[in-house]
Amino acid sequence: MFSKPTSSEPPVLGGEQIAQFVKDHGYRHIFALPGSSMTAATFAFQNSGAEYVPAIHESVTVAMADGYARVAGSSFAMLYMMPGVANGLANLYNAWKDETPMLLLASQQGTRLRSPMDWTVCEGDLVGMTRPYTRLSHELAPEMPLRPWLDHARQISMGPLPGPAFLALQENVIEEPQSVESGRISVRPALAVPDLSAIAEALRTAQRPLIIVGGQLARHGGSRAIERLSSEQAIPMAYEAAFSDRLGAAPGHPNMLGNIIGRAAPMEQDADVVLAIGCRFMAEAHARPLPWFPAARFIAHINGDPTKLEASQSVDWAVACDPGAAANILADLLAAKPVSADVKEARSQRLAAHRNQKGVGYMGMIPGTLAAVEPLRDALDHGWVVDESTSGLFALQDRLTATDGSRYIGTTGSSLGWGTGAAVGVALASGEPVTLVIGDGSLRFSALGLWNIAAGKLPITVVVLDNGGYGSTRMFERFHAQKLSATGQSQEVGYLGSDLRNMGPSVKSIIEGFGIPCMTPKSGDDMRAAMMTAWEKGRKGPSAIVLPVDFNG
Ligand SMILES: Cc1ncc(C[n+]2csc(CCOP(=O)(O)OP(=O)(O)O)c2C)c(N)n1
Ligand SMILES: [Mg+2]
Repeated sequence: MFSKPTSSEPPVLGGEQIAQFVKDHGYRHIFALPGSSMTAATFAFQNSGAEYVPAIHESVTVAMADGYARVAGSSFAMLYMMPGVANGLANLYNAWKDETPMLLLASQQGTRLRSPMDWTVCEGDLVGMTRPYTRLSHELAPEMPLRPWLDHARQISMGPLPGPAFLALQENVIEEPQSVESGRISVRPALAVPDLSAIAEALRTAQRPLIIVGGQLARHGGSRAIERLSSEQAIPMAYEAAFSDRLGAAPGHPNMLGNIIGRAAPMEQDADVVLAIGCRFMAEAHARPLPWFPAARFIAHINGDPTKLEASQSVDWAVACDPGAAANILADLLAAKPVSADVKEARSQRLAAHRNQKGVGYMGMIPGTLAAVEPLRDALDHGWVVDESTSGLFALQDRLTATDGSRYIGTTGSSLGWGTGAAVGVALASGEPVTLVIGDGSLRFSALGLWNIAAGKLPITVVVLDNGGYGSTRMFERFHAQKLSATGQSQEVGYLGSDLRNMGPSVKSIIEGFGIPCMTPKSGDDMRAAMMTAWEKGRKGPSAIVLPVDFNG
């Protein structure tokens, strides 16, 4: 690709070329945690025109760059060698799962000391470590064209199949002069949409259709079209199983049933036609007793990434194309030839009967959590919502009232320790207030990101759902105990490591330790009034509130 140096300009320090790259692409922020082997870059970043955002742990650096890119469309981050990359890896996984267009650099041992088995200090197989979680991962030595590789990695990260791109730069690439080169930067249009009339026809003639939406649909601008299609054809919608990175359709849309393993579960079991668009198919974390869609005569899956089609199950139609464009085409096809009046009426009645059901599917297991998130129902009207609330997210998806879901951000990777950093990135990229809804366990995982919330004086309201530790983990232990008792072996649950009540510092003291004021209303207090006060403070700077949640969900 890069056969010969193309420039007669005098060589320039690699670090300065990286800073120039940042400047040329107009990155407004650099997320980094420095170290010796990247000094020439850190030094040159002073002249990059971008604000340097430090962190006290690389997991936060990566989460910040991730949250930022999800809003701004790209981000730039730099880490120190093997330890920095290892510390950031779980959050790189989150960014990978959600196809975040971020560019991550790391320093690497210099060429002369690069060894086969990482003999020298902080040297490591950075490409091997990051390759599974990146669209591109490559190591650069001197003589390799630095600037063309930076531009190439950035382009790859941005699509048409977006996702993190990674470059490991040997120390002397950064610290010594490199030839100044340039390459072509390609235009990369979205993947074209094939004929979808078979899917439209199946949806038109279905008695009990169901549309499952994922975050990719929202990221590709298809939410409004699917909401319109749903209204016009009286088709229920559900969010993909468990975590969503974005809300594929608005939570307050009258036909939105919430999570497919929650209130939408009965619709899933008897749907005759299913469209899964911009989501995974399926990606549940655990094998489940019931088959998916047992009554379906037709299932279609549309995803922007061909490798994600039929990842764990087969469907009747699997289409790799831009899900946003596909949603618009499907809505138009059906508007031109809509469902018949009598079938639409039957669908509407079915939806109405279903809408008010309570305690269905997973929702029946978290009544205390549902009650606890009630004061948060209009959270999306107060700015962005970053969600790392684990069991809370099912409740939030159910209770949020917004008819525009576009400011919700979560992660389907579910590597905990992401939320605080992601909230910082979203606040910096959007310039708007952020509500971070986070479990007390996740808050502990990502406590080091509180440092950035405080240091940046950011308008972030941290809402901790405190159920005394890892509520979802305890639920799995209860299931396990039940399974054993059915076989005659029974033992009380121990909740080893998942009951954090009366252990270590409280959530409030952790938060206040970072200098963030924290409210702790008690059961019986007016939680809605407390929440409004927290938001009021949070518009001006860091604010936190701990909402008590029943220990049993
Ligand atoms: C990095 C990481 N370690 C462990 C887990 C396993 N895990 C899944 S949920 C959970 C508990 C999370 O606690 P909290 O945020 O308080 O949410 P809750 O389960 O109480 O709703 C854990 C430890 C994980 N997802 N990620
Ligand atoms: Mg918890």
